[in-house]
Amino acid sequence: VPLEETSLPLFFGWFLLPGIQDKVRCTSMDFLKTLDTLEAFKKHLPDFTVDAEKEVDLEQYFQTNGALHCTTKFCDYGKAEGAKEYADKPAVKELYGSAFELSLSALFVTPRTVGARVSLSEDQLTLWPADAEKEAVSVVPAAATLPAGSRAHVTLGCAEGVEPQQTGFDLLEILALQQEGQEGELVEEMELGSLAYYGKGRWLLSLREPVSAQACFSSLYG
Ligand code: ACK
Repeated sequence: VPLEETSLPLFFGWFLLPGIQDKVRCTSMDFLKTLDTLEAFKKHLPDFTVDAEKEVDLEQYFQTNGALHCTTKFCDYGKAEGAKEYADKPAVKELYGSAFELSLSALFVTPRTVGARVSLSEDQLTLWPADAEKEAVSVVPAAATLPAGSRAHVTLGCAEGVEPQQTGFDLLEILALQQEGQEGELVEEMELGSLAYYGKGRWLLSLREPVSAQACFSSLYG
């Protein structure tokens, strides 16, 4: 009996290949190392943490966990709504195990998470669940009006006690502000790109050169 008929995975997604995982982790660490030394970051520290008296070491603040990936569909072993329908999609069956190049176009940091925005191509969007953004509206109301694929991200770290699915919500919040016409306060031109501040401890670094990340479309049973 094929495995897919016995059970569904925890989630489907693109799993970054080992070499590029190291590169992305290093880029993220470099960014965090620089960010917490910036005067602008120190100025907005009260927005970032309640304990604004203390300095924050962002590399310690976020815990990293597991293999870097971009979730397409969280299935929860079949318990999540639409899990079976997603697993049965022709594109999912056809492209399972195939290699892709993901474009990581920005890094973002909030008091809860650090992540990379993934800008999906048309081909990649065929694997994106139609309701991924709508499923986030209870947390980010404006998510319903954002284009498909807006939630696509790689979680790079979470603050203590924060669930990784928060990274997608944090990204959607920033994109919703952009859609409303808020550009963010341009803080600094860094080597990696331009850094903007969106209030409430939310930072976005738009990468000058998007990172092209080789990834395999697959699933995790966990
Ligand atoms: O960082 P992520 O995208 O956020 O990768 C993990 C992965 O599934 C395994 O936990 C994501 N995840 C967890 N719960 C959900 C959910 N309800 N909806 C969407 N993604 C989820 C989590």
